[in-house]
Amino acid sequence: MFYAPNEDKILSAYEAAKATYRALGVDTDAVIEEYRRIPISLQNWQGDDVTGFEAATGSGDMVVTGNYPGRARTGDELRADIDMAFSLAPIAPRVNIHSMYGEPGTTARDELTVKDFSKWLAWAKERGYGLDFNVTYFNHAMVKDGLTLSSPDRATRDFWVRAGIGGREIAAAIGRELGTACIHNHWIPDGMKDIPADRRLYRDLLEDSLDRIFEKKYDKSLTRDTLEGKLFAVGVESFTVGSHEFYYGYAVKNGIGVCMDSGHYHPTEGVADKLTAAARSLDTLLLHLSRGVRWDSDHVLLTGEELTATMREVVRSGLHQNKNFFMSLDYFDASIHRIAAWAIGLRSAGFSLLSAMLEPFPILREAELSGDFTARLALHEEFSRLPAAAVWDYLCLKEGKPVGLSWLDEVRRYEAEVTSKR
Ligand code: RNT
Ligand code: ZN
Repeated sequence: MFYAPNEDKILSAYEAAKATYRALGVDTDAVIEEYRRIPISLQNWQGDDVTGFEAATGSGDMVVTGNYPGRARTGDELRADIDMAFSLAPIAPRVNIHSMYGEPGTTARDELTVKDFSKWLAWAKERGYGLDFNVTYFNHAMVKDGLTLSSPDRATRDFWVRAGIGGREIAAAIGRELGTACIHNHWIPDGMKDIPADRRLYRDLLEDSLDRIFEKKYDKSLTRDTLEGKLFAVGVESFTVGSHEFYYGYAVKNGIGVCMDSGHYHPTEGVADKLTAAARSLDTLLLHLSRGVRWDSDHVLLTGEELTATMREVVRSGLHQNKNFFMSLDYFDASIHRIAAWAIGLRSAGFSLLSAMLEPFPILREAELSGDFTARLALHEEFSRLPAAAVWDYLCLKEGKPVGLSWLDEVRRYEAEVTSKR
């Protein structure tokens, strides 16, 4: 059993933290109330190593490594595991699903309808979870030479265009059914390992395919579309058709959203700097929270410099209160217990967001505006040491979620009783 502080200790630590923050002009109770209304969508694909419920037939660029036992094999197992993950972190829940998780599984992705997701819908409705959606444009025999929507082969393009159009219809139906807009993200793997001869051709084709997919307009209360760019991927080192510039321009021109994935940029770039540059011109901005490590874009999210900077930027710029801004986790790791991977990411995202909301930002801004950059840097550093962890523990306690490492005991128990028997 891992140590967790008892209730009295949590409460007295919280009182002390509250006084510290109050002295800096921050009302911790008000921050907690606001925090509880900000959802973070959980990626269902972490639960089964991005496998899906079809007989997987093809390739994309999804490199999932590890063979920890006990992955979810069915929708019921996956949903039970997601419920378990949400029981481990104080987060307003949403669930992000891919179209390869329809039930019963079918490789006819261009023929899916909302009926294929009725189990997900019934479950989400019962639990009060919002649902987000993604057409799966990878792991499929119709990925031709690494291309989908930008393939020079007309039949390949048409197949994926039909999948895109159908996916939008599904997303709108989900939004209607659950009464909360379904954020529909489009990520395509299209690109090349080596230097292309005709870059322009693929981008022309992609633009044409997107025009066909986005012809129909949906009410924003039902669904919103986002396009996710990428710099490169394993096996796609030289050319990505849907680059950041491509989607950003397309989205601005056509009133569509963009998804920024924190693992999709050059290692020296961070999304923190990009958010306020992009958000002003975009209809919708989705943030995929991930952790890039060298050439992998999808390691389990951890509290660290990058996530801290990102959440600070989200809060300082008011994006967390902006109705056009959304967040989802996006990573996968099959080398550790999958529910632990979810819990680590949910808790790091939640903690980092809460810490950012607790930051005495006006003091920092005042130092900056008065030209005192010495104080600005000193405060930046000192504010990192404020007792946000005591507020987080109190929030966990208040929400009936495990405090401290005790969540890992719960995972171990679930592993012994459930996942190890799969
Ligand atoms: C891939 C993208 C994409 C996927 C998911 C599964 O590089 O980040 O968002 O991770 O759609
Ligand atoms: Zn992503």
